[in-house]
Amino acid sequence: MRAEPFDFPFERAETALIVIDMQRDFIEPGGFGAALGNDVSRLAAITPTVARLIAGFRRAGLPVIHTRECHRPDLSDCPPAKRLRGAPSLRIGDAGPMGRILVAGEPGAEIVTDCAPAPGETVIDKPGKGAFYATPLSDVLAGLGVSRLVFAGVTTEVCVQTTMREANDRGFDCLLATDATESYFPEFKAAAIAMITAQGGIVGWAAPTDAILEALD
Ligand code: C5J
Repeated sequence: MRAEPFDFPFERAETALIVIDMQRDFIEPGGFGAALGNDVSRLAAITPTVARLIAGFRRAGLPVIHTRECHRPDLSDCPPAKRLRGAPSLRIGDAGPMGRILVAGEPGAEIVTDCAPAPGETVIDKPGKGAFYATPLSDVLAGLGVSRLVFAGVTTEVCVQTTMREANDRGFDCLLATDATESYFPEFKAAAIAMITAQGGIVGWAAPTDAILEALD
């Protein structure tokens, strides 16, 4: 299929979708993203596009994997360096309007309704920015027998790009859905896409959702 920087070697039977961190804590007011001083409305705007991409994978009968950045309630998997950095209005573990910030089981850690996992879909809770670190994702993908990963979700230059880099190092061909990912900073999103596709696709490929859905049909 057509992609940047050149055609992506799409193989239906070998492909899974990974949807990164479409959680209320990043996308809705009162969560972690907002506590860091960000305008979360940019992220909310991609929700219908991510939902469309998820629906396309479901229609094609291909695996959809969701991730959530969140920590155990006792924060034993949250390094103090992560919790104490900067001066957010609410830190990880603090009580906010959607429950404790970035804590598993709290309303803010849940995936937004429009992108909610369907029964049977894998949900990976991850303590880091990359979805391979301290999670069973490698084993899940090995079990599925896939070699190509399509990526969507938030934020482009943090958890999405980190996970794409981890996947690339593990031998996966990675394709980013450019309109199904977003950053609080438009210039960071553009830079992340450029970094991924530069140098002959040094991290992977990029294409809009419509092109990916067309390849699935
Ligand atoms: C951030 C993420 N931005 N899901 N997390 O802290 O990208």
